[in-house]
Amino acid sequence: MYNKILIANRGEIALRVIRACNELGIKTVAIYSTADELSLHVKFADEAVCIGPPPSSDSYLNIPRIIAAAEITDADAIHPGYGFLSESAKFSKICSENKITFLGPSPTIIDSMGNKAKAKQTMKKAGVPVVPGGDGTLSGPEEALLKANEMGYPVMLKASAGGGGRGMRFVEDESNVISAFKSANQEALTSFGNGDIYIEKFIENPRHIEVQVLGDSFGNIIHLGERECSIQRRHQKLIEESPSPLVDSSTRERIGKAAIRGAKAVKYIGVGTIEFLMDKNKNFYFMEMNTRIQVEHPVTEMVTGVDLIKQQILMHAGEKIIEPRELKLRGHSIECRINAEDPSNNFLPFPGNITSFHMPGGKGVRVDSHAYSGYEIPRYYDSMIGKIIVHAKSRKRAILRMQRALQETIIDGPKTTIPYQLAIMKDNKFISGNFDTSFLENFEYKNKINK
Ligand code: MV4
Repeated sequence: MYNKILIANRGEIALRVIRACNELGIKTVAIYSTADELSLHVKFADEAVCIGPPPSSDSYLNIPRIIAAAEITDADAIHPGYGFLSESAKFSKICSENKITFLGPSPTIIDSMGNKAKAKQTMKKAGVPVVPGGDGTLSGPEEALLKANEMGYPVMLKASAGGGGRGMRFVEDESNVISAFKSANQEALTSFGNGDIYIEKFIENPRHIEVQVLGDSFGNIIHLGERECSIQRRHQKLIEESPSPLVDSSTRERIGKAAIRGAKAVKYIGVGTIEFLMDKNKNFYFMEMNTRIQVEHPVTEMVTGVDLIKQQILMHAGEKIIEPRELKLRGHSIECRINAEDPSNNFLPFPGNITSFHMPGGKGVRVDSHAYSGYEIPRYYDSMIGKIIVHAKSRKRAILRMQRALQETIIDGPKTTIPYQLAIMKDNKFISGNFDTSFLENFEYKNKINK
């Protein structure tokens, strides 16, 4: 087992990892930029190393500085959290070259899933349903037109190095293929330094369903059910839940088996997520695999009772996996992301001082946050200041519990997404469970609830 883990991240996820380490009896090292001196992850770690000025490139993304911090504190493993270097094959490689365990997949696995066109081919070969379309990347606009005409419209053009919707184009008909290819290619080049584009059939009004997987170093893979993440705004998730209101037990068994086949195909170790698009008829198609712990992992923890960060650490340390028959999905869990943003002003980020901070509590309520009264939200990083997670017997009860929890929450100083989240929790379409990824496009927010 590891003696000391360095957490190469900040904010709530750094705190989350420290908590898991504390419960495993593993010492912790925080790293921080000068903007985060007063952050809770620095306070709660056994040791803390300032690694540079606020810009991420000089701190949380700076590999030499992070490795140096691990060397001087004698850490034997690094947990990358999410974002930052969590899906950097280069960082994974440099860690192992320095005899430090990277608590994530090998560079090979990260690379094979980072290239989305290649990942799709790998999954298809493993027997995982993928979105119908071309096989591999397109040679140019002419091939895009040829393939699109062959498979019929509408189609999607996607950047192979992409994710988060960048370098992605919806193409309605023949007249737009060439120009869409060129602009997607250009955007992919600028954003990722790689212009590769692949094509697939457009899935109408899909839902975003992802399956949590866990693998040990003996080739065993289990799944821990699905999460529904269809409530997104500009490819940023706002609300996640488990189980999905759409997924029944037979669909869960099918999608779970598909996820396991996919993870087995790459000999996956640790925690991973296989993302699918699901249509109205519960057909599902592999979209991409995330090779890291995700923001929304707590909803899975609430319904399974499994601590995913502890399991991630244990799997990398060579422990054997939980027996699937010991797993039971219990009740329903919902997570609301709390961002310091103004929902009435186009979600404009709202850094600054939190003058008063009161978090909800009581039965079935969990808060993962690094913020506190007097905390200054830095302007350099993303605007998520925490997550409120609830668990209850049923979806209906979980929604009522989330309404209650959001109403108890007080954050003075910055504008936050809390009133917006509360409005969603009271929306009939959301409550019905009958929604898809277009939900927020049609959602009318009137800031009338929060005084
Ligand atoms: C799609 C799609 C429909 N058909 N692919 C958006 C982000 C990227 N990772 C994949 N995305 C989509 N791919 C096909 N073939 C619709 C989306 C999509 C979406 C997916 C998941 C969650 C929210 C979304 C919002 C808009 C579009």
